[in-house]
Amino acid sequence: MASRTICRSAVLGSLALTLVAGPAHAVDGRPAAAEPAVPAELPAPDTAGLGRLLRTALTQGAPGAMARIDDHRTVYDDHAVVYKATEGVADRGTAEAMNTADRFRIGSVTKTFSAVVLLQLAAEGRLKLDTSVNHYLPGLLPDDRITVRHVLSHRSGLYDYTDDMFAETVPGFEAVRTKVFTYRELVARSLKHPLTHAPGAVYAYSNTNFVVAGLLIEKLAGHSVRTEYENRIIKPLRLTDTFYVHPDTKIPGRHAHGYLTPDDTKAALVDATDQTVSWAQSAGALISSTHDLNTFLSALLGGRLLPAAQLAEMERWIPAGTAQAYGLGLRRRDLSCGVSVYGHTGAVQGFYTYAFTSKDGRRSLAALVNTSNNGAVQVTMLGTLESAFCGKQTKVRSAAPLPRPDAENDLAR
Ligand code: HEL
Repeated sequence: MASRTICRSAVLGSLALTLVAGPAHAVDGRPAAAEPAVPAELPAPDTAGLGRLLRTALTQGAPGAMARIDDHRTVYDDHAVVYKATEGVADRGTAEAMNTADRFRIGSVTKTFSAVVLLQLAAEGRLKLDTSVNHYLPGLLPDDRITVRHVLSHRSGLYDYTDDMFAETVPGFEAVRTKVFTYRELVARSLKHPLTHAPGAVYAYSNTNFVVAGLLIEKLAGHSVRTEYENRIIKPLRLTDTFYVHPDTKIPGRHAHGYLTPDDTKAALVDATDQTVSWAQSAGALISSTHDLNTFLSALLGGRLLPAAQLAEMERWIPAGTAQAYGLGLRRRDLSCGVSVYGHTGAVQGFYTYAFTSKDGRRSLAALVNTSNNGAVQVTMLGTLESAFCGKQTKVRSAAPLPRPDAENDLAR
């Protein structure tokens, strides 16, 4: 049965807004994306608005949608105020309702995990961000000027091999659903194309960068990415819903099914739940839950995963589209109320995820729809950030407008 719930486990009052200027650092001598003034306190989330957005996503074709907000009122508060909202079904076959305990594929939110592992290695003195990738992996890339920092900030110029792979959405997916790739095979697919720009020149999102990140992790740590995610993030934070099962095709335990929207929108949705995700690996193959994503990002921005110096490196922003910037495996989105939020988005066949937290990590939102390749749903779900971090608004500021429904480029990359 489809269900609809908005749960609020404690009362949170409206808090006054105080504006504090955020720092802007240059990146490689280039202008950084200035961080807007940030409210020191956030207004109460608009839970009614959040519910409306999830229902809208269903009318636009999503079988199910959910969101969870964890709000720690103080940095040291272990007991968050939790809001949970669900709509529709996790499984169209059984009509099982979506549940915020369901696990799902998080796609590129995996990139933030990979960046954390590499930045921990940097903190341990085993990696330098401004050193050539080829120094660590001799002969891997065609240009010695490509550094680790370029890779983690999508400025390498390495062509995104998934552009070819998924040019036709359903045939592209079915061709790789059960395939197992090595990292080097994926890099080789990218290198069939010339660099898209000179190393360091501009931001251009490419999954190839985080495949290179996986190779760097395995080379420098001497273990698989799975071992490094587990030892450095999953076990210390007790993320019991977070798994890297590659090349297994199943999501362990209770989970949402993911439904891929074909390019012909009149065609039936494709159940894409089971797949190796080998085409992504360290760029997008993790499984998690709304609880674990909120715990992870809260810990990251709260300074519990990285020393201050490495977190600062992660937050050296470059412009990356309307009202957003990219650091090292970390996105910043500037909301209409002047609040900026930090995290990542993820699109893997059948699942679209938003996972973001506030500057201090005290309030986090994880939202999922169990369909992908549906631009209207994606735009709708972007609104969950506004509901979670801006609260009820009478007037939307023009400084950071929401993208138009047709502005998928701003959303997508
Ligand atoms: S795309 C993104 C998102 N990232 C990138 C990565 C991820 N996911 C992919 O590269 C998968 C692309 C194909 C997915 C498929 C669909 O929507 O399921 N679409 C097609 O095949 C279209 N022809 C930048 C959106 C991110 O937010 O970082 O995750």
